[in-house]
Amino acid sequence: MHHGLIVSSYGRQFIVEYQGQQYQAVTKGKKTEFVVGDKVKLNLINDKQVQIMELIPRENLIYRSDLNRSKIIASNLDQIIIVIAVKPNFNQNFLDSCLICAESSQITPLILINKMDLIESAEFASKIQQLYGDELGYPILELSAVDNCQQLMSYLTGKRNLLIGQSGVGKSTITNQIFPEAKARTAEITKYETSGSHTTTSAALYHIAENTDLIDCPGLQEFGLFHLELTEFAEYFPDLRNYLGQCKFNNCVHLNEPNCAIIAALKAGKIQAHRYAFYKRITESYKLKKNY
Ligand SMILES: Nc1nc2c(ncn2[C@@H]2O[C@H](COP(=O)(O)OP(=O)(O)OP(=O)(O)O)[C@@H](O)[C@H]2O)c(=O)[nH]1
Ligand SMILES: [Mg+2]
Ligand SMILES: [Zn+2]
Repeated sequence: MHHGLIVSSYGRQFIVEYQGQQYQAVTKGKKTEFVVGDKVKLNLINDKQVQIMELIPRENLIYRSDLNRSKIIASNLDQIIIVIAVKPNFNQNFLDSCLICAESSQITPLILINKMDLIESAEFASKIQQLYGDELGYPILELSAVDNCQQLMSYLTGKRNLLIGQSGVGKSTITNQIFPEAKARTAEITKYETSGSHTTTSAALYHIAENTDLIDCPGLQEFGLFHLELTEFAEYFPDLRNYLGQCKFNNCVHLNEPNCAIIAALKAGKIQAHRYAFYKRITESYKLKKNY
């Protein structure tokens, strides 16, 4: 059987690449949960269509979830590039959640601060550098996609990269700079402030160089983590996980248990208050919704 790669998905429609050609895919039976990055076994129907017969097991898969449903985003990734910008409406909770997502999937994250040409960006970027670079050790890159993305190229090479971020941060603008043939649709910033809708409506994978792919996907406003286990949350915080195993109770969730090593570290100033606040917020909302 032939092997193909899912390079685009919109709703339940997929485009499969096979031997350098793109085909509309029809799926076999009811199982239509495929995502960009999936490798599949297929049958050729004609020169426009293929039938997907089977999913080849994924090396990794990232998804987000609220309590009731989850949505798969992309698979078989080497790097998640979390694009942030001072405008429109930066949401720190979103950044923290994306980092947890990357950690839980064991995919290296890169924080990309875009729109450095805006005057407000200098102060914003230095704060992000301090909180996430100096304190947590995450790699951070600053650029202005409207000027150029040259610096980014060396981070992409040899990897399958996903651009993820809130709507309007510039993911499609970056994609077009790196790979002009993408011709990804971008929109004026005013649109986000007034309607809050997304410009990019389907995820797409581009081969930007040999063994190097870039995936542009629709913006997200929320990044739910309900698919993770409560007891695992702290493992996905590089700043909390060093203290694991040192609490009095081995099922400690580090909220108000006595002799908690994480709370002790927080009080001693070894854990940043904003990070613990985020930990506490997701843990409490998880407990509430799952009726722990
Ligand atoms: N000033 C400035 N504006 C930028 C920069 N990068 C992108 N923009 C603008 O930001 C707006 C949104 O850019 P898009 O690339 O459409 O954003 P997106 O992240 O793809 O948005 P969604 O597809 O909705 O998720 C556009 O008007 C871009 O021109 C930048 O580096 N500086
Ligand atoms: Mg876009
Ligand atoms: Zn504890």
